[in-house]
Amino acid sequence: MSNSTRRRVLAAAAASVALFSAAACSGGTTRDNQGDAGAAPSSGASADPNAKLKEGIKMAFLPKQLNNPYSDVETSGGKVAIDELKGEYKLVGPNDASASSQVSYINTLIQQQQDVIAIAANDPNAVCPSLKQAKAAGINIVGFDSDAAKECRDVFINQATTQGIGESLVKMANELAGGEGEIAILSATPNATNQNAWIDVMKTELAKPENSKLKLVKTAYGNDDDQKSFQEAQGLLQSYPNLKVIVSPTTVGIAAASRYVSSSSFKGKVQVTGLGLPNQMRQYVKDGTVKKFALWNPADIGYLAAFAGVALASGQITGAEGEKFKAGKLGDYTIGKDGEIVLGPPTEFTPENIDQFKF
Ligand code: RAM
Repeated sequence: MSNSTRRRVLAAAAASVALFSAAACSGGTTRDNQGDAGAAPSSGASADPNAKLKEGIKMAFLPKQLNNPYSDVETSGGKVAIDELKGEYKLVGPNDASASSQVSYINTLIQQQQDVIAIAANDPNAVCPSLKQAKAAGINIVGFDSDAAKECRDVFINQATTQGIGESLVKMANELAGGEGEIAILSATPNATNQNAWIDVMKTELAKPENSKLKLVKTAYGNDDDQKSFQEAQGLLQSYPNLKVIVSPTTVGIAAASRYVSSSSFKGKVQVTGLGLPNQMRQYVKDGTVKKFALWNPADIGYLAAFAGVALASGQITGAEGEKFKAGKLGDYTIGKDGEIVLGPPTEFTPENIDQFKF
């Protein structure tokens, strides 16, 4: 888009942000049509695979929440990549992962005329009107970690395939339960796109004959809050005395559940597994509470998101299936269906390999 078109679109978007804020302040109802200012300029354009990556791209990272060690590692990778690409890195975000906590941050980023916003959405739809406004203002949107609704972003950086993550969670639970017994899930927030997608796959896997002796008794939500996750873990064990495994597909939940179990009489009787940061989980692996869990390197997600963002902002890719781009030290990536870019397979951590991982 030409500079003058971009300025015009930005001005229109800024005006609609102002309107939106005024409606919000006066207690007005949410206006669905705020972002529907026509098709996003970034879609429909054609990619130029030979376009040079631009320097000076302003890219802002908006994780689910700031006070989560996982997000810190993720965005640190984004900073490394933006430095390599000679862009301007920015990090903003809420302190809780509730559905609408990111909306005001998106509106501010529009006013600041960022070139790219990378977002780990706390809710696929709550952020959508604002993201559409951002797109209408010529800002490229990279979803990472937890997707926004597809029409509100250009690409989504998935840590591994949703199917692969769900399968590996059930496989670990089955192994740790010895093939039968009660299991429970301790998730993040009830509206998190990523956890909900993984849990859907888990339920399909649990319905298969090889898992028929496992019984999912409850899905609890710790809201990616350490204290709430700790209490929910405690509650699960009180309510289900025969529970064999807590599967927590969130780094916050698995660390809190492990902390509870490790200091309780359930240690050694109840297994904890799921998705965890090796640095947070090491002590529980060493003290025997946790036998295996999985993850990817969150820093690589931020790094890949930054390269995808700068490639979008440079016109090298548009988010269409089949487009290719280079992501520095991570190598070559091809955009899949629905703008999805998959980082790679998850790694399983055990007492044998945990010390090789320092994140
Ligand atoms: C938590 C967050 C994040 C998720 C990881 C596994 O830190 O919920 O979105 O990807 O866990």
